[in-house]
Amino acid sequence: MTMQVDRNVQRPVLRGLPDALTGLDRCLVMGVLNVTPDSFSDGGAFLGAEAAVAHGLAMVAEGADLVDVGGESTRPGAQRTDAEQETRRVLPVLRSLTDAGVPVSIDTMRASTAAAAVDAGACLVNDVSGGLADEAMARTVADLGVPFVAMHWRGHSVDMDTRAVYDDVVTEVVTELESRLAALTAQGLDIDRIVIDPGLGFAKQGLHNWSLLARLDALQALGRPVLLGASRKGFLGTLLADDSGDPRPADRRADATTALTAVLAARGAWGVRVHDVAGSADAVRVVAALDAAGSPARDAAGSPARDAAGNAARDAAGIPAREAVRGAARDVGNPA
Ligand code: PMM
Repeated sequence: MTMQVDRNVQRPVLRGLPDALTGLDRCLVMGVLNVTPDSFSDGGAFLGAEAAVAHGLAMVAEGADLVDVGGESTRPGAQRTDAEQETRRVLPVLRSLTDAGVPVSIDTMRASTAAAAVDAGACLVNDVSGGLADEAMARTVADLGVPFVAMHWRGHSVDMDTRAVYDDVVTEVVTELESRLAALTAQGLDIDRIVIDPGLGFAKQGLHNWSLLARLDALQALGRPVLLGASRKGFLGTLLADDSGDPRPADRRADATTALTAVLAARGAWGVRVHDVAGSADAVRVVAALDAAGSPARDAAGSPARDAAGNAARDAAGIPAREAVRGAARDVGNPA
């Protein structure tokens, strides 16, 4: 596979994240932690707080940069979870993870849940409705001062598939996200604290998802960091269907998810939201190392800039200095 790392992509500023995340000059990996009985690919697996916390910590050990905790399923056809049940599911998990030093985001459409989660230590609010489901969300998050993920959304999961109607999905999603950005900032949210997300699978058919993935540049033209949640979603199952046309089951879509992570990271995605962290965590480090090693600074032969670029590649990949030197020496002698 030939991979082009697009070095022209400038990462937009995102304010309000903990320094440990802001300092990572690469695509972030957000591990999915659904504390729900019915999410589409992992529903029920982590409903107990103890199992959920253990899974969150395991994802961090595998290389997740932050853990996205959600207590309400948004699978197609899902009914709403009430606010009390949602907070009862997420808060204990969130507290344990933040106590352990894990950066956590809260996946919620409710302002009250967002506020309680930030109070319990969450550092980002991820709202699949982009602030549309709860009119108090934008002002609440503005007051909380944390970054906000505004996902493209056309309505609740119960009937969202009927809204998957587009003449030109890329133009319409970009235009709808643009109006969202205008509405959110009019309600007091700082533009520099907003991340956008095309909402793969939310009022989107298979081809809509592929079109949006193919045109990440059109989303990036809005000037905000882009998060993508392709992990294990149905369009990957359809792509990888068996000979009789049965979709590949959700728990066997990890490699396809990792492949997408590599491509999206190389194209400058701000982050990927994934269930299977290990592959994506490796992929973003590989892309960062390639990116740093190929940066123009490295071309100045013999100059200190070359060392700086080498260090950047090593740091991005998380490789200690001596190992990097040994690895490079080995690679020179062994082109295989
Ligand atoms: N997808 C799901 C839930 N939350 N958040 C963002 N920002 N983007 C997504 O694509 C997204 C999300 C649904 O997937 P899940 O049931 O596996 O969590």
